[in-house]
Amino acid sequence: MTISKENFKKTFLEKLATMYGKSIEEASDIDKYMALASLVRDYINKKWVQTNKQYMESGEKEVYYFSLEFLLGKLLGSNLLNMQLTELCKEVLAELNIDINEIENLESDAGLGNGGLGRLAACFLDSLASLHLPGHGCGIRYKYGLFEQKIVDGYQVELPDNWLRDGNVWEIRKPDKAVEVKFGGNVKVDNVDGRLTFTHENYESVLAVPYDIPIAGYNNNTVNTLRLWSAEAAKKDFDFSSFSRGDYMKAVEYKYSVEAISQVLYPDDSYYENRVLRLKQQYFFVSAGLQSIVRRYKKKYKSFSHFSDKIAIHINDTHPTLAIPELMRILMDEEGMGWDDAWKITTNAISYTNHTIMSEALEKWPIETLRSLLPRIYMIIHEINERFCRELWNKYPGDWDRISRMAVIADGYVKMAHLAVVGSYSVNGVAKIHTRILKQEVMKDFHDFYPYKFNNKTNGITHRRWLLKANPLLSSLITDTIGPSWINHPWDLINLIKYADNSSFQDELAKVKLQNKSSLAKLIKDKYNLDIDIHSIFDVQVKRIHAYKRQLLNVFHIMDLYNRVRENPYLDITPRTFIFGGKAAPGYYLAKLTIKLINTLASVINNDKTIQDKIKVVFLENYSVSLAEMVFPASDVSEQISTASKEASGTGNMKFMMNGAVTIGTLDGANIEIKDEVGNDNIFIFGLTADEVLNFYHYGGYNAWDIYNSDSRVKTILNQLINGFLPNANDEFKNIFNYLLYNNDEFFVLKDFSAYVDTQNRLDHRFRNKSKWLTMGVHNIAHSGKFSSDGTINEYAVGIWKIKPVFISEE
Ligand code: 26W
Repeated sequence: MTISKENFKKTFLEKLATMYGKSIEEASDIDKYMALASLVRDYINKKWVQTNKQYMESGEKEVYYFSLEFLLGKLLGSNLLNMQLTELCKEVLAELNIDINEIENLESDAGLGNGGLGRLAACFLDSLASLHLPGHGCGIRYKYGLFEQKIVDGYQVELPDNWLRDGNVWEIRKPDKAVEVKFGGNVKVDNVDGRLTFTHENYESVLAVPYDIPIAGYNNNTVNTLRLWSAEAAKKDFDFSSFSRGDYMKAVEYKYSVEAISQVLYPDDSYYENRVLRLKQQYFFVSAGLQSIVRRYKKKYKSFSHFSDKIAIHINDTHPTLAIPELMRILMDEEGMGWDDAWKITTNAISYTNHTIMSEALEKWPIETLRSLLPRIYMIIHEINERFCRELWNKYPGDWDRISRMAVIADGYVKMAHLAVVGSYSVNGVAKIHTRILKQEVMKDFHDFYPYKFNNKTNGITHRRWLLKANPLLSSLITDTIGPSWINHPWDLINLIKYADNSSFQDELAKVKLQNKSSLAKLIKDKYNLDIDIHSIFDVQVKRIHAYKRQLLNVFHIMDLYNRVRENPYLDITPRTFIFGGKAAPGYYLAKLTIKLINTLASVINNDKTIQDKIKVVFLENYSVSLAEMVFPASDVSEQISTASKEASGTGNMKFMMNGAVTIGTLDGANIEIKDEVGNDNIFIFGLTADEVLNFYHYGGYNAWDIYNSDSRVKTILNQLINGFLPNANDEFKNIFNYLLYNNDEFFVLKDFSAYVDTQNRLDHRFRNKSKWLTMGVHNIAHSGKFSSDGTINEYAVGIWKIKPVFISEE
């Protein structure tokens, strides 16, 4: 399909006329956005029809990626890019005097995710489609995505994210594909001719209505589907006449209680809370998704014996684990299959990714909650547990300890990670070290029992969004230097290595970085009225605010640096701009206090005239995918300083690297693999190793007070939290002081402080050697191809899902 400029322009103007009855002169910016987006959507939809047709006919296996989160961000830019329309569109809009960036910015981010796990799902969809792979997403169409963060007086305030207010051009509601999801009630068991039958009675019915979003591959004809489910009151139940007269309010209440299911994304990241509504969300989308998959399967095939040859179901963390008992239920209760056949199909279809070893993130539902909300599902889980424990008994007769440690149901809870491992054929971690810790520590018992299920798939990011789209200047420079092959083969970025020490290439790279820094500086000036020096080191930590990610360690380094400069105004340091961004879970006091601390420190430092602008601190409000796209290209230093063993992988680290920033980090998650790629000379590694951290946890031997008492810098900084040095916080920072010292610094912030400061000082000196620094940047870009999600998805496709590309022809 080639689209001419004339044709594109004509269609755009027609859209304005047909959609809004307006000429270009009359149209508002939002009209222009809608017209443009719907035009692009029309091109995509044609390919969508063709893709679905070929998938139906081809008989190739398809994968469904089940995730409670898809953090897509804006879609116009990435759709233009993948449809190869960016340049054409720019030219046409320029002729019409329209700034495409302004138009793109009018779109709301689809912020249907918290952080890494949700963004990973979005990158995977992009890679699946771009690699011609038949792979679709299944999730929830939250009416409100992750809250909007406002900073008021230094504190985080949460506002609802009403992302659908102006409608969503990319989705198509499909009421004819709606399915029913049942909650509550009881199960009637009958014996029919010697077979037990199970009938769900007295349940509450919820209508699951799908909204489909097309996922276009890059420069190919593939358009896969992201199906997001919305909860609605089932017509027959929400019939006012069925409520007794005067029960109008009850009817309305009922409607809202049903709609609550898809109302809002839970804002907790790596912290499990026992909330029935969350469990409802999980079952709701899993049941709806599986019902629609089975319905479609039955249109194509007569028998279920080939189900797992044709369909793979992937669960993104344990959140969709109810897919296991739900598929069992459908196969047994609706399709009449026996347990053994259903179990075989289920455990050959479902695979599971673990994203965290943090024990507070592990989901476990109280038996009673699960039983009363999902009585039939609970029966099935109970049976899975019985059979599993019997197997364990056969292998470990008498080893009650082990059996109760491994049971799916124990201590009054259903343990979702255990269910996920037992009911799937593949369990993967998201970076080498994370998988190792899973096998050797967190899931050791399970690894002993099912060694063949465990495997690693190191995370990745789509280089199309995170380099090609986010950093057009760098992309052009790369293409001018090594040609365009890296766009389809990201590992070709390695060809840049030849230019690592090439001074004219370095000059160009420096120019690109400076331009990107100046764009970010402008944003900061416009939004916060703060001047920052674009020649200073842009030292950036953007990610969720969490104790294990150690924003506090970063803050303490800044405080120490500031203390040194105040003590000696002539101290020779490279000017630095410390940039933070990230949201704290609304109920996570310490994380919210950390935001207040950063903002308080920023106001002290930024207003101190005595330090000659050597240090600036900025907290970027409302960190999101769109803001991230501005930040990575403008960064010099990537802060990846989690307590070793805690960050399963990290993916921000990869986005920084791909944009030429240098990492300062611990040997944690994918940092280790980044180090293995770029070599020790092109990364700054410091701090405890994972084994050291785990040893302290197992055997003790660390006392935070010892460091407080022996390192005068640490004592000064911690005292500054409580002695009035930081104003306007009502003594609140004493909670951080207490947290670190009286909780024995569970994430080793104080323990790693000295090594971190030394490494920051080394970095400061290295930055002064411009050419050496640029060499490091080139090494990082050149080796980042290894972290394209295309590679990762290829490994999932071959190693887990066993799916093959389906090449879609032009309609
Ligand atoms: C039940 C509450 C809850 C909510 C979210 C528990 C756990 C989560 C996620 C697993 C948190 C998350 O996003 N984990 C991140 O996943 C990324 C993608 O694999 C990794 O790169 C990050 O290291 C990991 O923290």
